[in-house]
Amino acid sequence: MNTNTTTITNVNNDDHQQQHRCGYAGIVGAPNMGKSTLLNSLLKEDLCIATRRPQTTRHAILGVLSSPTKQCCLLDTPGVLQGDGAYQLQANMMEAVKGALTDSDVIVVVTDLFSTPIPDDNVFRRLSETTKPVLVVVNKIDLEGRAKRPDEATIQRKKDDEEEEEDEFEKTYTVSLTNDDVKQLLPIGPPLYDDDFLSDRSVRFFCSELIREALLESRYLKKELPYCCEVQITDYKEPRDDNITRIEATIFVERDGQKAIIIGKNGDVVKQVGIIAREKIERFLDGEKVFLQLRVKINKDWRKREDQLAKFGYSN
Ligand SMILES: Nc1nc2c(ncn2[C@@H]2O[C@H](COP(=O)(O)OP(=O)(O)OP(=O)(O)O)[C@@H](O)[C@H]2O)c(=O)[nH]1
Ligand SMILES: [Mg+2]
Repeated sequence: MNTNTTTITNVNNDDHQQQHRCGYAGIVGAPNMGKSTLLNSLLKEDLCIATRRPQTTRHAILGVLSSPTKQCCLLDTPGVLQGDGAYQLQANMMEAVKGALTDSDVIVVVTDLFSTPIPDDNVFRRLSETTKPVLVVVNKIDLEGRAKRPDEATIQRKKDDEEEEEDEFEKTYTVSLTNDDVKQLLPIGPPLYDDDFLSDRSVRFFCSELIREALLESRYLKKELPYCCEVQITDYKEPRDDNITRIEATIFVERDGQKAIIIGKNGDVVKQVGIIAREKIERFLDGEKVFLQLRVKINKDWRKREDQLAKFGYSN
């Protein structure tokens, strides 16, 4: 994956400049609508983590889709919350959404088939005033025909069921932003990035996200627990003679009790999370062998503290 370098490309060919379109498309919506899944599907890369839990995405994340005639710079964003949320972290996540909306030339609002209400919040109220093109994507259409969406209690019971299978869509619909109508919404202009450029986020960032994804998906960590976790890569060594990438990471939690649960009896839980995270990272690194070492540390109330949020990259 080429996620490291940002290059501004100068294109001198006038014809090419006139026809080429390039711009930012912000993907916004309520939590769990499938925004990250949509971005991955458009890019044909598993770049952003996506889980069945709401509030999986915490940052605005760039994914660049290039073709000879256009460059669409997709911005995945955190799900918009109704109200302020319980933590400063959530307020900072909403700032990331607002930033992405400001930067975007086109806005893609993702909702689902169940008419989940678009949150009545100032992020969405802004959309009614925007002069930018707004596309509404109705997602999860493979679930059409189900008598009704299971109620929340049933969903929660299913989530708590340790034997639950991974999500598998009943049908997958091909999505494309190469359609001419959509392309015309992007401004005319030269590409901003090399055509093999994927994201401005580092490989380290995506590795930390994959560890967080493993935490969110862990059958041992219920309800709130994965949400109190933040992951930082503390050491990343490229493969040498032994062809192994060595990664050390710290999982930060807020309190003692949470640390004990994440570690588990005899370290069983963190070991299990580590195995799954390592497999995910190996896939992300196109099959490279990875040695992953995880530590768990307490960072008291980090979700409420501006200094810690800034340290973790959630600037306000
Ligand atoms: N059945 C079905 N499930 C989908 C579809 N798209 C996404 N999902 C599932 O919906 C859940 C949420 O997907 P995400 O892509 O993480 O949703 P999101 O909008 O990015 O969520 P947040 O980051 O929490 O705001 C995951 O379990 C996905 O597998 C779809 O087209 N059909
Ligand atoms: Mg997401």
